[in-house]
Amino acid sequence: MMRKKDFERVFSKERITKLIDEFGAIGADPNGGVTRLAFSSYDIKAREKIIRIMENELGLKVRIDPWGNIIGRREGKLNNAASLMTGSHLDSVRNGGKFDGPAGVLGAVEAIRALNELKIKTFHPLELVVFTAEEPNDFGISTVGSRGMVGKLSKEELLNIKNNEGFSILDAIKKIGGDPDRFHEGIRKPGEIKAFIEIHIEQMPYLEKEKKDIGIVEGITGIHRAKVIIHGVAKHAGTTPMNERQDALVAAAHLIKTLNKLASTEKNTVATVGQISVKPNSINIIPSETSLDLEVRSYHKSAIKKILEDFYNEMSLIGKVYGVKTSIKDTYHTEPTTFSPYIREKIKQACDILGFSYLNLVSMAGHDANHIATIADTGMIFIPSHKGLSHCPKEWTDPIYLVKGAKVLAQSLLILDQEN
Ligand code: HGY
Ligand code: MN
Ligand code: MN
Repeated sequence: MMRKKDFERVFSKERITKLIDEFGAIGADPNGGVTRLAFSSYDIKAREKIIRIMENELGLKVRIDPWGNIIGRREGKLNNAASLMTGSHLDSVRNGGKFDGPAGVLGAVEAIRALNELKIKTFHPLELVVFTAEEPNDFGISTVGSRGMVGKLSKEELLNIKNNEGFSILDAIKKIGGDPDRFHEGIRKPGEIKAFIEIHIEQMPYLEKEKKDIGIVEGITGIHRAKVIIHGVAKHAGTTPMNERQDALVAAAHLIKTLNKLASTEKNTVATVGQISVKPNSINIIPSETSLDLEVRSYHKSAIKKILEDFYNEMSLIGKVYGVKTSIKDTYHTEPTTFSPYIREKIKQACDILGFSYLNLVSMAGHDANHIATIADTGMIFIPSHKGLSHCPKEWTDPIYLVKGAKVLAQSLLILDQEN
């Protein structure tokens, strides 16, 4: 176990703040915020930078797995022992913040740097991972690297996925160093990874409100995403009487309001239509087609099911009311995940040793940890987000918590390392 005074010596608030700012500058938007979409030139730049840090500053052996995940490995005393894994993602949403993802990657960098400086060689090998494409991106698919790593994504599912320029996601994965022909080699087996712990910003306001240092995450919400297409009829916006219209956008507005209302009646549940397209999208033509990208999130499986059932009913009704045709295609589904009580207990012990306050909470944001939890004991360490803001330029975490998160991670890994 590291002694408290050792920690003070080897963790640096200035150093992690400088790194957060340096990564935040890669894809920085002119009026604040970051747009570093997966597979973009900025994503590639950030990946190159983290590989240099892993190799030159941490002395890790770095490889890129067939899914494009960057894996830095520090050997342990026991050669073929299962590894202790940590990490997060570096890709961002459009005009997001500079902490969502990097706080976990750079917190893990700080933790491994501390172990190096204290000359602590663990029994288990350590792996620091930067996952490919955690966020939704130009290809409309998220958590690519973590789902690939646990065998929840196949080459067949990706085969026809292209972005608006017609560039295929398989070529994009190759561009970042992955190899779709060897996807099967990138699948990690249960037992290979002893534990996975991800530091992440909380993206909710509870830690700050309750003045707690650390969030010990109990589990993650389920997420269901789908694309709704509504077909109406394009007509002259001026000459068509109101009772002779089949307006795809008015029908879409009805569905957006309905989804919002359905989710507002369930606890620990949210729903959003975050993306919409309109055709022909001209001021004097009645919209002939709209597409809505929606998501429903809940920690309770039954709530997602109920909302979707009621939503499908409403879709069948609006056909008659607005004279439109509707269709829906599921695009993503992940069940609610409860994290391992064993890992949560280790994180709690680490907080107690370090004298940090903590709160148990459920994450309404999705994370790579959600998928890694299917093959390894998994937990998450949350650090406070100011006012709970995230996925926007105002996203901010006080650097003292970046350090506290890294310390809790280092301590948790050492506690886990004592057990085989
Ligand atoms: O969408 C999410 O919950 C995560 O930020 N990717
Ligand atoms: Mn995010
Ligand atoms: Mn994230």
